[in-house]
Amino acid sequence: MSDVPKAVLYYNSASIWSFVVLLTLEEKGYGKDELDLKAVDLAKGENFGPKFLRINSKATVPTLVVPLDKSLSVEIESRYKAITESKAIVEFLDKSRSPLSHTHTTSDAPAPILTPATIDFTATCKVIIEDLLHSDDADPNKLLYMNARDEESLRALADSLIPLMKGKVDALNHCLSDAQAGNVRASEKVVKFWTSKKEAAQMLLEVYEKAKVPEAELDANAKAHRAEFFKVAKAAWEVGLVHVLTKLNELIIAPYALGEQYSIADPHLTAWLATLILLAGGDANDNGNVAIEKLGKHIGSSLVLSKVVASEAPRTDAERTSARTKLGLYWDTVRERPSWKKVYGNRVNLDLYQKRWS
Ligand SMILES: N[C@@H](CCC(=O)N[C@@H](CS)C(=O)NCC(=O)O)C(=O)O
Repeated sequence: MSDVPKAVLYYNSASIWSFVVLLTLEEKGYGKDELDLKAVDLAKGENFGPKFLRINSKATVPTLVVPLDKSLSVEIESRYKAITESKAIVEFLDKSRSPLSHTHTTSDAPAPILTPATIDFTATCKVIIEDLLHSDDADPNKLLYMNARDEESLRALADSLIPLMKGKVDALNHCLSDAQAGNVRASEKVVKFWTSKKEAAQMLLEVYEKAKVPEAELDANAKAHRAEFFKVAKAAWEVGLVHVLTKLNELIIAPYALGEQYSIADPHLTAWLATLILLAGGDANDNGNVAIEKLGKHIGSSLVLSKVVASEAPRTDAERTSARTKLGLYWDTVRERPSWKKVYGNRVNLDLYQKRWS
């Protein structure tokens, strides 16, 4: 049995969308013996290497590689398919372990169905996952790279991100020079992809590397790049993100995204909200009110979220009087789940942000 090909999850321990999958594995009760986890070092640009690109041409994690049915025998040459979007991976994991299915596993944990059963909830899930959390406006990596709207915060951001951005640029330069020297075979499309990724990373790196230079001392080019950075950062944090947070706070039902039942929308929302709270200077121990307040303060006056009474059937005076945003209530609820404790609680393992998440 141990020779049967296993699924492989390529992930990174500082990647928000990888956390969505790790949370789902816990929620679905997958056993450790059911798939192998392989870390991809994004700071060294491992995701851009030809080997990884053959698996996922978008060069992103998470990526789940699953053996096709016919290859589930060692006599047949193994064939695989790669699932390259966290949304599709969550749906696949949800379908592949059900209360009735017997997968090759030592886990006897329950396998609740996370896909909603009604048309209404299916539509709501789609809006939450696709139209909101995976929209450009909500892009947590953009919000990370652009998490500075003044010179002081730009200096702090540069300190934490220069190693990552430098690693990416170096790796991409390496790929490009290998291709040019004929050491690796790369199609025109791949060379184009590497070049565009390098240009984007290089642009950010230049802004970060000059973060300590006072504006008056920058040359005209660098001054324009810094001004453009602040303009994009302001729009991302004060307009795009505000739109997403406002919509989410209206749309989710609480305590979970769809009310009482944990669904496929929740691992996406949990990991996304955790990243945002972290980027705003909050931490895992902040309760819902504090965490959302910190997020609001970080964004500025443009975020106004409506509040609801904590409980429909209040038992205590505190419950009667304390109003929370639905997102705050959500934050308090998901941090109590075993999946949260397993994925975030024990390993407190967002490498990039580790210092702030203590
Ligand atoms: N839409 C994709 C997004 C995946 C994504 O952007 N992953 C990031 C890490 S969270 C990544 O791999 N970035 C590549 C890089 O940083 O070079 C998904 O939901 O899986």
